[in-house]
Amino acid sequence: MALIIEEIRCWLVDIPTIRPHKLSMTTMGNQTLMLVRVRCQQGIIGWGEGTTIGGLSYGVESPESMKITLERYIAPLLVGKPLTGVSALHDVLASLRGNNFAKSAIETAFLDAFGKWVNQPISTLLGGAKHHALPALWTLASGDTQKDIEEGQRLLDCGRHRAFKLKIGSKAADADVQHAVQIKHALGEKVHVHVDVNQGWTLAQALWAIPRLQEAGITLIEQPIALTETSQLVDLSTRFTTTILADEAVTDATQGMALIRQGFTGAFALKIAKAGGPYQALKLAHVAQAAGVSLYGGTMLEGTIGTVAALHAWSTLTLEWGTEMFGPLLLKDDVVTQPLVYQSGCVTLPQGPGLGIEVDEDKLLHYARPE
Ligand code: MUC
Ligand code: MG
Repeated sequence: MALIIEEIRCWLVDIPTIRPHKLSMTTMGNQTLMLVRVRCQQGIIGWGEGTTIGGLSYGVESPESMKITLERYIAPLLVGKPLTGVSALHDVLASLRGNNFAKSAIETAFLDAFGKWVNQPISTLLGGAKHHALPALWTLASGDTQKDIEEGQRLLDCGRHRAFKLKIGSKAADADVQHAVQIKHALGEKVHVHVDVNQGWTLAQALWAIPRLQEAGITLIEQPIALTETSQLVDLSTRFTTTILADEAVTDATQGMALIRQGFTGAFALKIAKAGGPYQALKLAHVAQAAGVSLYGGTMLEGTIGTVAALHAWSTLTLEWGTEMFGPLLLKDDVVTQPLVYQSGCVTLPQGPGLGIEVDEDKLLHYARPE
């Protein structure tokens, strides 16, 4: 039994965000989804998404580079080749170095097609869903403390979210701490609040700020220092009771293993884009579980296609720190016929074969950049 891809097509789809989203390295007013469609000999279509943040501000691949990687290098390797499953797909892709974001898009499209072919959801192909509703926090990142408090309060009141992440790291460390402490106090003791510094601090700033955040009840500190400073990150993970979450510093199973060997005791943020796809992200998750490192389901601020691909993978795990799979809510529109359901602090995993969603190709073409 083997699926044969006949055609691979990609589009760059630009969708505005509902408000400016301010991170330490960029402010987003738009998200570009690199969407890929695989058409198979068996008459099946599969969809995938490759997404990053702020062009080349976050990662080493841009939406444009993902598209060219797929069209120029990945498609010629895959088209016409019988593929028995996702590990066979990766055997073919292994001859291409790096480019995990592009690989994540094609892995997703292949899994969607394969799932439709065997009439099973992607989660079943990946080990089986243990959960059909996953906790999903919201990120407060307007850049203004008062606005963030109002936004958080509104989302708590309507019950959509019960936990929040704050984007800090672009201001002085004492301003960042003040911002986080004020929001935490305003939202209340019972509400989980964590901060993502996106590599914005030096070690000295981190050593000053983390105890103050810990004192205020911030339970998770995400990527406080540069991704290259792994020994310092390991050191921070062992110093505090608040947990250090590695994001940019841990992409795939190999990097996870290296951090664990160095003595890292924090948590890992899983992202399908960083690892090269949902199946590859699960390899990192399993390494972490074997070593007792706790897990968090991360986003690259994907639209619905990428978000659902990740949810299928995360549904097979127990994630100690929940997820941040809110990407579609940050976008003014999307290219699917049915939006995801977010309620009571959770997002629901779509049912049905493959991803379990339907793409609206007219909408896709409406937002797509002209060729
Ligand atoms: C990141 O660094 O984690 C995830 C949520 C968010 O607001 O930004 C992303 C990127
Ligand atoms: Mg992060």
